[in-house]
Amino acid sequence: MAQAEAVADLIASGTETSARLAGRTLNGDLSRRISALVEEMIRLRTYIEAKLDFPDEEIDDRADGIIMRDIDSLLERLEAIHSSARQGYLVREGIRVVIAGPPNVGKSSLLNALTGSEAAIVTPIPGTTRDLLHQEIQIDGLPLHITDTAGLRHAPDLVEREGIRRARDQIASADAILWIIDDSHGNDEPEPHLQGLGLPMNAHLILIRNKIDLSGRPPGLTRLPDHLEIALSALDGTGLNTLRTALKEIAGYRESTEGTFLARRRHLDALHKAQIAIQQARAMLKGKGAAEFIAEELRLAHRALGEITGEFTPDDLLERIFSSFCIGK
Ligand SMILES: Nc1nc2c(ncn2[C@@H]2O[C@H](COP(=O)(O)OP(=O)(O)OP(=O)(O)O)[C@@H](O)[C@H]2O)c(=O)[nH]1
Ligand SMILES: [Mg+2]
Repeated sequence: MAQAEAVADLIASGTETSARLAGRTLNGDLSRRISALVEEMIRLRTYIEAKLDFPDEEIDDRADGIIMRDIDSLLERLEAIHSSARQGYLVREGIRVVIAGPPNVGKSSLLNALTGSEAAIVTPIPGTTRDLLHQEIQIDGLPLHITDTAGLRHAPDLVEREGIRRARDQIASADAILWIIDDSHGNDEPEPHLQGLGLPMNAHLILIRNKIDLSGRPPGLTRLPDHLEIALSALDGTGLNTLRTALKEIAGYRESTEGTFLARRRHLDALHKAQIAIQQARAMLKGKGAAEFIAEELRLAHRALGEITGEFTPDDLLERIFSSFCIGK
């Protein structure tokens, strides 16, 4: 199943990195690692279930300690696969970055600087941007979906008000928000603007002090307790590389894709389900819980992993996956 998905991913891959990772998944890297794990799990399940079904037989009495060791080893390997899969998921999906802030601070200029294009209209008139503008770039293989938005202010104009409403919608679903302020307006404190913005829970915030060519502040990054601050100039490009590096960092992106494979949301979900079940089994073993329950958790974990390789994939899911192929279904 995972290999079939890799064919679709290879066709759809937008970057060299994602094509390479899709190729690796196609070769069966993910499936092999999952199968090896499943083998180990089957051994453990066979043992526990045999004891359950034939309590009177002399089955070599493995101490709980050894079962615990086996469970720990399963968890450890699962964690390693999960971490590779998360990297692969990043390469496949990228992150959503929204550029927001008050009018005229240089949001559109920053979009243009990052994309190296004149995609957005830039003028000295506050309220220039009204529609959302979406652009795709990649930084060392990490795809970024960037959106430039209308400057947030109390606008009398109907069109601009709608633009501001859309900007707020975008902010609500972003992975990272670049909140821009004009550093040449010395007394422009960012906090009043940020309050009441309703930043999404998991989103990362980077406060950008723009126009340092005017303010004279040196470029660079400051780490604050709940966000990063970067001083740069969208006009001459000073400090842009610091921003690029920071974006990779908050995404949790590692440049080395050694051992990584292109993963989908459903792979991550299945790996997570398996992890939870095995952790439950471990907790029960530790609390001297009934073997039936331990066996049941291991069965659930086995099933979750089977969903990745296709062994236990429900029909409707199979249909959905294959309907995404654009050729020769
Ligand atoms: N000196 C200097 N000027 C800048 C810089 N960035 C933007 N500007 C200027 O600031 C003005 C506003 O830039 P925009 O990029 O349109 O600002 P915006 O935040 O998109 O504005 P709205 O769309 O109206 O909200 C333009 O005249 C830009 O040339 C910078 O780093 N340095
Ligand atoms: Mg603009």
